Amino acid sequence: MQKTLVLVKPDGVKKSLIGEVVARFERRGLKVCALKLMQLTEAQAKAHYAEHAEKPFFGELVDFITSGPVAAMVIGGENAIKAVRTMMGTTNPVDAVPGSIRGDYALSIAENIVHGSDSEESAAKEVSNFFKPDEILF
Ligand code: IDP
Ligand code: MG
Repeated sequence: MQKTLVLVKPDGVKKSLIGEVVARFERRGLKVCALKLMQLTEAQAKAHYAEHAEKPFFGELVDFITSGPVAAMVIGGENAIKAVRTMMGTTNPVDAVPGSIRGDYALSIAENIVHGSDSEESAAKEVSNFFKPDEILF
């Protein structure tokens, strides 16, 4: 079983989309292995988005992800990393197909509702950045 980190970002939490996002993964047959609401510190946000540190939008990204609570979860299942990414839709929601999370609920690249790990390496790193081993119950 593969595990991946998903965040419902502050825009998704404000729009009351936590349940909608979780329900889509559950209906697909993926498992919620861990789940919590949290307010990221600036340091946690910078660590999470370290790969984007040199990008022009990094400051905006850190400000946005710390602008309110996120719902953090570990989603597990066969090919969970790729399955979640496909269900999220493309990074820019304007290109995301209807039926995907971003394609159904977002228009702005800066506020695109969800984060999902993009590889086995980043999933392992991100899951351990957000959850202690004893918080992952499945
Ligand atoms: P991903 O979330 O689809 O994996 P990444 O390229 O890892 O996309 O970028 C991380 C996040 O940074 C995106 O989800 C998006 O919210 C934001 N982002 C990416 N590119 C831009 C941009 O050009 N301007 C503003 N925000 C961006
Ligand atoms: Mg990414």
